[in-house]
Amino acid sequence: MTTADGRPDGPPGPPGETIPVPPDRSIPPGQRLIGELPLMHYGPVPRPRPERWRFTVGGATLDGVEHVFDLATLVALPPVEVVADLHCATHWSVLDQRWGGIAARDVVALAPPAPEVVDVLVFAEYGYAANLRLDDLLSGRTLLASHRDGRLLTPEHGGPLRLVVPHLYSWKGPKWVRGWNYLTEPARGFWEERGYHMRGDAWREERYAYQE
Ligand SMILES: Nc1nc2c(c(=O)[nH]1)N[C@H]1C(S)=C(S)[C@@H](COP(=O)(O)O)O[C@H]1N2
Ligand SMILES: [Mo]
Repeated sequence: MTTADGRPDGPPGPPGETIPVPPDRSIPPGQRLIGELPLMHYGPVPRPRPERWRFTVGGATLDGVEHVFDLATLVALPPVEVVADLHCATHWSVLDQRWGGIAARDVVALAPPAPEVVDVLVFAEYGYAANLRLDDLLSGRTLLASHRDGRLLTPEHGGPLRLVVPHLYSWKGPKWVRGWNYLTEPARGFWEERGYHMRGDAWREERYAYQE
């Protein structure tokens, strides 16, 4: 198999050639600009099985029970569109990705956390997870994306749903997202356990755990 642009399929995608940053734009420190979103993930691309797909919000929920949603329920929430630059912690950025989907905070409203919750562990297929602050999940620009550039998100780029948190490094946005757990104690996700930063704010260059 190959990707749409002819590169061999499979992670991680080789990042493209560096292009100049337009004079009216900026990218975070330590990043270089490339033209197209590559493919970058750990492990295989999960085969879509929409009928069995569920999204689970658990951990310290306000009512103490786990909330399970099917895809139809989530995609019926009010549609949002967010145009955002994407910054990978391996030093490449792409401008102006146009994501469509639903606001993460609308899902939080359907299954709210207990008052003491400050952290969230967002999980995806095959054991991938990323921890975020609840505040970052509640940001007005954080979405669960089902579309990119007006088209359904491809399985390679995280379909049916992918979390996008524009101000954080892109490892904080699990592709093939399947839910989150509200935490009462901080916990580390997949990359955070492997030396990456708890918060991961790209503009503050919070790349590595030793900076915490
Ligand atoms: N499930 C999952 N999501 C993931 C990853 C992953 O390995 N698994 N990698 C992250 C990283 S490091 C990046 S840079 C982006 C890449 O997204 P793309 O393949 O659409 O470019 O996905 C993020 N989401
Ligand atoms: Mo990345």
